[in-house]
Amino acid sequence: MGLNLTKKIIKGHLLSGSMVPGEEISIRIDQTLTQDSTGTMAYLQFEAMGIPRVKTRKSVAYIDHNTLQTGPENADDHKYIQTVASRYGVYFSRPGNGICHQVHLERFGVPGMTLLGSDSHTPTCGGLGMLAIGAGGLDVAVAMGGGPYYLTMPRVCRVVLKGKLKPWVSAKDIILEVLRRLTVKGGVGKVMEYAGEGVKSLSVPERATIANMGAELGATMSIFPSDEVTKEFLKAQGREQDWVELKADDDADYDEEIEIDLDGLEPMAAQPHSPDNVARVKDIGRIKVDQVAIGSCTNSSYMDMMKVALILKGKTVHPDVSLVIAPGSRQVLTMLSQNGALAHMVAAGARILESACGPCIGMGQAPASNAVSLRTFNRNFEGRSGTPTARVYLVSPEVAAASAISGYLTDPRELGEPPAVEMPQSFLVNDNMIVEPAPEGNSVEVVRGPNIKPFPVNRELPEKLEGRVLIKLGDNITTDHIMPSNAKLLPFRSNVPYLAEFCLTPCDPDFPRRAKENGGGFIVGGVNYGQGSSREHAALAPLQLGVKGVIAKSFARIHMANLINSGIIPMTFVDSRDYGFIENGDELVLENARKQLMDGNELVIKNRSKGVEIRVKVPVSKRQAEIILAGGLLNYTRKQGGQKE
Ligand code: MIC
Ligand code: SF4
Repeated sequence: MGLNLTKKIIKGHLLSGSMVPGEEISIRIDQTLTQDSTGTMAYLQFEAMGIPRVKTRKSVAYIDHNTLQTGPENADDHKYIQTVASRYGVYFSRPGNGICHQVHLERFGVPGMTLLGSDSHTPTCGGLGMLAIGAGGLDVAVAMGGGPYYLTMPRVCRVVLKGKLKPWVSAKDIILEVLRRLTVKGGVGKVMEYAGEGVKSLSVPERATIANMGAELGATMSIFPSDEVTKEFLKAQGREQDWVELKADDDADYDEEIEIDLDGLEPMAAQPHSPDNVARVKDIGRIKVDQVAIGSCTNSSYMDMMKVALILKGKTVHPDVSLVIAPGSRQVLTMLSQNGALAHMVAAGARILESACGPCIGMGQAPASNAVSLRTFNRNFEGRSGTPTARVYLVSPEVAAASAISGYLTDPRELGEPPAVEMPQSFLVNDNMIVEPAPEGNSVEVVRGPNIKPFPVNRELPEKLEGRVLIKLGDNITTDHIMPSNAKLLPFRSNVPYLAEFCLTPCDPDFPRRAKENGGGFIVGGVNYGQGSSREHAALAPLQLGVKGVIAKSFARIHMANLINSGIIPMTFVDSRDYGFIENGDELVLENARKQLMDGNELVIKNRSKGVEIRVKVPVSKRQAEIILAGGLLNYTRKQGGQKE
């Protein structure tokens, strides 16, 4: 039996374990990326490891999230990242150069290589045939130091694309259809490997849109073959030498398969407040729209922007709609400005934003109260836009542009012939905003602003773990609930003590106070707890507040890894009905915690308040159990290196 593409690349990078789904494996990482809102923490952790220079083939630090700069905090962090990058051998993509995933696809991604990024949408480069995975900052720091990346061997799901998209239907509609079918937890523990004749008709940026939103499925990553289309893309980026052909063997074996008939797809939208709440635009109906936002790492490529510009050409944005556009990279923005497309956007009344994440992470452009906002982004979690009452719909650039003109949710097929946009033969390449690291790092002084505060580090797991249930939550709690990010909070990503004051406040404004008054305790969650971003702040802020363990029905992959790395014990109910036997304020105790954990079987938690016992599992490998025992990955690594805690 032949190998699928995922297994081929994993096999070439495998350091330990065997490729059996569910088993822990470790792989060698060729490239890393960080962005600024997770990057400060990643580099602080890298520094704490005492390694003189990164050991990867290429590591890049991007500034794209915190670009609002309403106070000195962001600029201070940019300076820190620029200097620390230079010192330790990391390339630095300056603010304004673009969104990390878009720029990495254009300038650095290489088919067949591995990429680990401190951002959940790192799998975007899977569109190039790269094995690209999102992780917490500490895991990325370890990879920068040359350490292996540990993951659970995923199941590989073959997604067979048949046929060809109809006019006005695009890559976003494909991934929205996958989300509709599989839901936000349907990809957990899986790689989505795309195949079939439909792949050939998709450009690399279109493939990247699909791979990008695999994160919303909860998938470990998504990957496309590297073929002639990939070669043309890399050639147009002046990087033909990076191309290699990669595909699954004809007789490759897959764990699962789904099939999508591209001809049958229609323009779609994910309705509030979840990326899997998907319906056809024509079935949702003519809802009135207040804001349209086009951009983000999902849909801000040159081709996307050209389609938008041509739809807007000669038209005027509806008087009740605010249209904002953020081209994904400086390459895209420059090309649009040189060919006149930017002028069409501006003339139509679009408000042009810098090439950065911007409104996607609530950095400006919060919609009005109760507004309907159409966005070409990837997440529409409640409150993420910065306006708790806003209703956000995720759509393709075509639907967004058509709706900006009409003022209501519009099926773009109403516009007649679609604009004809050609993939450029060559992109405008100018890397002058990517700063190379200093050849001799020792001479670079790392500049630390006053906003950088020490991050919490856990202690060894005690014999007895006890505390109250501080909060009981429902299903699909996102990291945006656990550690909200918006224009007011994002500047404090280097200041965990400050951020902790906002931990879980969207669910209960009293949570931080209660946690502190009780000297910490437990969080209880439902299914897919911690879905969404890779921010390890969603583990560090609870740690700061003394949270010892989280008991949930199931966990999202990256968040669970972040909890383990912080020494917070993740537990799942053996019988999910036991969820019903725990209430807010209940006193829980886990006796012989260290022994129970290392025995690897079921653990028994006593609910003193109810007088019942609850059976839980800690779904971790032996290595991860040892990390929890040591009080987190930093302590564990120091111990391994024989250093004192
Ligand atoms: C996001 O889209 O939620 C972010 C902001 O890019 C996060 C990273 C972060 O919280 O800094 C992600 O997706 O990992
Ligand atoms: Fe930035 Fe949004 Fe992409 Fe996250 S999802 S990297 S905030 S553009």
